[in-house]
Amino acid sequence: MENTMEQKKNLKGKYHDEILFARHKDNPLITPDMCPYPINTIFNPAAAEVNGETVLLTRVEDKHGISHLTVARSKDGISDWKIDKSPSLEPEPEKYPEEELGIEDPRITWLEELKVWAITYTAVSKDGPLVSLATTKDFKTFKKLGPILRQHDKDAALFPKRVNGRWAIIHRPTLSHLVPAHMWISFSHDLKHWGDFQIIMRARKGNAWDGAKLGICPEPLETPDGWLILYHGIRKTCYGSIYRIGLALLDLDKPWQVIRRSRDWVMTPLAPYELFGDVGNVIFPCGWIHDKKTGIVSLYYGGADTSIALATAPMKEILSYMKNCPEK
Ligand code: BMA
Repeated sequence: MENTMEQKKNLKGKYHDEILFARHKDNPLITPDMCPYPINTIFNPAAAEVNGETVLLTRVEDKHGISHLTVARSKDGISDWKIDKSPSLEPEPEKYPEEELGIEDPRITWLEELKVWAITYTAVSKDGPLVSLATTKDFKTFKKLGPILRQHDKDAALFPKRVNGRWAIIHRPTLSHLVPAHMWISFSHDLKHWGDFQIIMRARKGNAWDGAKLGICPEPLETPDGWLILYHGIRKTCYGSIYRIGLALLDLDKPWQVIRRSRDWVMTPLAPYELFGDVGNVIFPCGWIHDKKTGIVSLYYGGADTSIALATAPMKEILSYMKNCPEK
């Protein structure tokens, strides 16, 4: 970390990948030393705007290696973070055995119909990761609803409203470590029982930046041009995996149909806090906030599985970028 902090001081100017998203000059905004209790790392935050405050639900890894979720709040979404004094949402293996090895990587979706924030997160069971669901109204108390998708599935985000009468979720099952892992969509009447599984976006082949695995980042955002989704793509190299991000637009009424998909990544690990940390070469966003007044999309992401950073882009520019993207 020391090395990273030293390099941060010298960090000026833009990186060559900043065509759409610009990194905040104060990155990383949240580092492990800011947590009021001892931890290893704080990263991969989901985000929500609650009563004018930015709320991040962060993944915190303890010094044993088990993750829980903790809330960080800020008035401007940049500075003066107030981090809960103890874990906000902990694994409870006695009640939820699938949480034995921790809970990770939350995504938050506001469900207007139910007037709750829904949190999909990864529960790490002895038999592999799966997707669990919790709800909250205030990010102070949480109600766990248990597993909704079985083992070897993660990176799940709910749509904010029903599509043709049913709830919809994007998720990423891993069927075998020998084949690429694609993004799927599934549907439910009650948020608990899911079906009609189908692949919506495939990992591209070979050395493509998203050739090995894909996974949705934050929840889909409704725009006039379609559902905007941000996803991470993984390329495997002899030096390890590189986690980059790209964008896609899905049809509003038939979200299993991809209208546009960025051919190239839109952000790649370049800053020291993305390159160095517990797991280097990782940009992993789980939350974004679209400020309808300014039109700015604020993207909160984990850097190198160690700290939390922010990048912003105007929604207008994102949508005009998407217009020039190919259909697949
Ligand atoms: C994924 C998840 C993320 C993590 C990433 C890089 O499988 O575990 O939480 O950021 O790997 O280590």
